[in-house]
Amino acid sequence: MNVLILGGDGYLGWPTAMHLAAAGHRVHVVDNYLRRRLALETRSEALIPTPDLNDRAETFRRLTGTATGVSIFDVTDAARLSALVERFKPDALVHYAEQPSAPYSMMGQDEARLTLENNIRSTFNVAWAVMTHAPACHIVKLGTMGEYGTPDIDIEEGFLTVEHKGRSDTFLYPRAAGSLYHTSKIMDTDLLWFYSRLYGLTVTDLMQGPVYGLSTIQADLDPALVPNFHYDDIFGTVINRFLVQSACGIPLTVYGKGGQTRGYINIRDTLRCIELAVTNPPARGEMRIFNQFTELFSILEIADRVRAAATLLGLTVEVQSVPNPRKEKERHRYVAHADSLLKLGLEPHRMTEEALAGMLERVLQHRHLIDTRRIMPRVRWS
Ligand code: USQ
Repeated sequence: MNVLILGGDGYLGWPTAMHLAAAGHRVHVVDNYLRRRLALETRSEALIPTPDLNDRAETFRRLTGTATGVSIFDVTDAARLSALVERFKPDALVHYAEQPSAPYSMMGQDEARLTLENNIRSTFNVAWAVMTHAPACHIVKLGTMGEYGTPDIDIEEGFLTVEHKGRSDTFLYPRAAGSLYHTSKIMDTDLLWFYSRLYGLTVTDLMQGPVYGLSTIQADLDPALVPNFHYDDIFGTVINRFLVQSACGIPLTVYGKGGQTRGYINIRDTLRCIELAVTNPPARGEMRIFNQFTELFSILEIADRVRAAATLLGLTVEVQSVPNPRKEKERHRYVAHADSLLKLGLEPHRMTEEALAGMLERVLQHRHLIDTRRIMPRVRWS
């Protein structure tokens, strides 16, 4: 298949490109290095320096003989995106080209506007480029479990059937985001749902939880192919952060009570999920939503696991509650369903102590690059 990947320089974008190229698809990636620029501006650069996209594609081609097309431009530029879609004729388009950080989106008005404009415009341009130049193309969009918030009823996969005054109908599952970033993802879902209902776009919207991991089959071929690994308070996600904190003897920063529960997924499973979605498209004109995570943990449980992994490597780790910079429930019910991808063949990797210890070993190799000033939260929600 011809697969176009937008946001191909990202934590998931580049590993996805290699994974799909290795599986025999013709892959082209697009990125404008927005995340790299924002990370630089907020002093949040990745722990392990990564070469630019052209260099990564060149290394991958040299090692595997597989070519990956690269274009550097901003997909909020509708004309350029449309021209590429017309030329490349994708069978599937994987859309990761978004500002991905919740804390960044809550820094202030400029950051909030950038997040909204970038995320909504990129999705809008994807819809129009596909409708105009490749109407049979399947859009695979990265959404987030955070779109649902933490409701007191079970979280279903995207839709909910509601009974009301003796009648019933099915709607998008109610959304209640906890950051402007997450709100932009809700708006994306609504946009795609609109264009699917009225113009027959074919869409898979993947509600993914926080991803962890540094190792994929292709990334392990060469240090230059490693995924971006952020550990700061803005672009780093909680597991990466806890591993880095363990490596430099900082007590793990549990925000508030630590009962916040989320659905986590190993990066290898993310790649498999994307492949399963791409190779098993929905019917033409259908929009489906899958929940994409494999295990549920509270923050305190994550801290315990990271501590146990660190102990395997002879490190002593403390856990400390710090005032929560976010507005979120710190103890709540969280029953979320994620059966669709398992039915398509996903075989989950578990968050074992060994898996976390493997990541921690990689972090320890780069301990000299850790900047401890980036650990404590700099962005508050209020
Ligand atoms: N947290 C801590 N301590 C920390 C960092 C985070 O307790 O040092 C807590 C947060 O308060 C939150 C949870 O960990 O309750 C998850 O935070 P996170 O920073 O790991 O993830 P989040 O901001 O939710 O966003 C990340 C990705 C985003 C993706 C999302 C999936 O950055 O792109 O959409 O995970 S989800 O969380 O399911 O919405």
